[in-house]
Amino acid sequence: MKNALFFLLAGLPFINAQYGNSNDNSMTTTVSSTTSSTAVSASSTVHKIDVGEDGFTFSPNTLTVSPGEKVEFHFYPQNHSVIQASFDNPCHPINDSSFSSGFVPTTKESTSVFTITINDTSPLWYYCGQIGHCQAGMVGVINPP
Ligand SMILES: [Cu+2]
Repeated sequence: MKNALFFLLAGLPFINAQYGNSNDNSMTTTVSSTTSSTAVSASSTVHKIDVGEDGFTFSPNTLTVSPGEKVEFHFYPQNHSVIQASFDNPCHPINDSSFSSGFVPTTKESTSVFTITINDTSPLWYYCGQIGHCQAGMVGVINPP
């Protein structure tokens, strides 16, 4: 009986060591997946465009953005919008699927932020839909040709 107990106790550290090794392996897996998710967030850079902060302007009004990255439009007084256009017809929606923020009336920098994700490197032209603003030059482009 004594011998059997000794055998049992002597075996326990070995069992623990086995579990310890198995934990080490899962730690390694966790570390490598953390590394790859860091790589993903590095490629999801966020660009910021100020809308109407300095008059009838998008700032910056030209931006080069890689596929997968995001662009945030931040709105300033008084009432602007962002709508996708075409180069040939810069003050009109390009089609029914144009992105559009809608009007964002505000008396200070708005908490409403319009975010788009860029899928490719083709040029995206956009303008402000407020009456007269596009005609006053309130236009911009992402990934100019
Ligand atoms: Cu405007």
